[in-house]
Amino acid sequence: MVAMMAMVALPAIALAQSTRSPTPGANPLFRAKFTADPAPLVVDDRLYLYVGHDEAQRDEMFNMREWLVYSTKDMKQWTEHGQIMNVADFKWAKKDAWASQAIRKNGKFWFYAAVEHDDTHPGKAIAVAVSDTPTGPFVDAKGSALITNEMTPRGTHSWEDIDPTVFTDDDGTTWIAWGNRECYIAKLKPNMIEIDGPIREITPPHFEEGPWLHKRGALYYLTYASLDRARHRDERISYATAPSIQGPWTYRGELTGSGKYSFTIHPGIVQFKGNWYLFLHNASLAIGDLNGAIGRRAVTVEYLRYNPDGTMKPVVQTDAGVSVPPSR
Ligand code: FUB
Repeated sequence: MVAMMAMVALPAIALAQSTRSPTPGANPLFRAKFTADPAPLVVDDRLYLYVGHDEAQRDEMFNMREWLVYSTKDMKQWTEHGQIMNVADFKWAKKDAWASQAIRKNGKFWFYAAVEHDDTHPGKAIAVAVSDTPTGPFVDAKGSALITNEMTPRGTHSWEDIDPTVFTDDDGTTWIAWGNRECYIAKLKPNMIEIDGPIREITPPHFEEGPWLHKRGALYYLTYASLDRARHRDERISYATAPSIQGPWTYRGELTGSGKYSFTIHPGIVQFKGNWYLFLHNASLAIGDLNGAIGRRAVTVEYLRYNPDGTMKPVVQTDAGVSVPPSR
């Protein structure tokens, strides 16, 4: 994400969208609150979706203080479970409930999130929290940051250590990847609250932020918000694949265009009840007199399909979302 972005005024079409009666499964998914950075997690027969709550007023860029979780059994009807944590629950953090991901391991739910560290470790940092249930309450699992800005000295900016994605490989090892402009990966110790061994840089082409790790068959995927500054003004989604979590990663190009009216975009990928889904966000929602902006985004979802060689088919972002059956 760039440091400062001009607020974008939206055309009347965006205002009209918020007054439409919602069709279950249509985009944006949640219309009572601005939500961003969707991170899905399947637990038994339910899909949980962790999001940041965008509360920017007027021309504020971001105002994100809490993370929320929603869940569904059918991708159409969603239950709002409310706040799972406030950034103030991390005593060492001072603001910014930015992108997150939750994962289940050893009977517990582990929640990794980007926050702004206090002045003892200036810059963005990655926090880890734990809960017995996917809906919380989550508590700080470590009492300090898992990753601080000093741990990745190559980076030149203070918001380099954001947007954690966590993935458990077939051998039981859990990996964490994260970053802004540079993308890093490291192993987590079995206790889930410490890095195990070196941090490696794996920055793929045009990497901006928001990495998401997943595996399908024998192939590993690193999907991310990309920005080819020479060609585009807003982020898109691109991805790379590898035969192992340790690489080598092969760039596969763009998966989506930009989110409607949005500078940022953020992938979250999951398989649920036979279909694959790509969660995203755009800035097409208006609530009252507040319309979408860089800090007032809205979560969306699309079907994700693969080619026989394992590459992902380009995803077109729609208003219909998953209110309609997937095309085969
Ligand atoms: O939502 C705050 C930040 O904007 C996230 O951490 C980035 O991925 C971008 O979406």
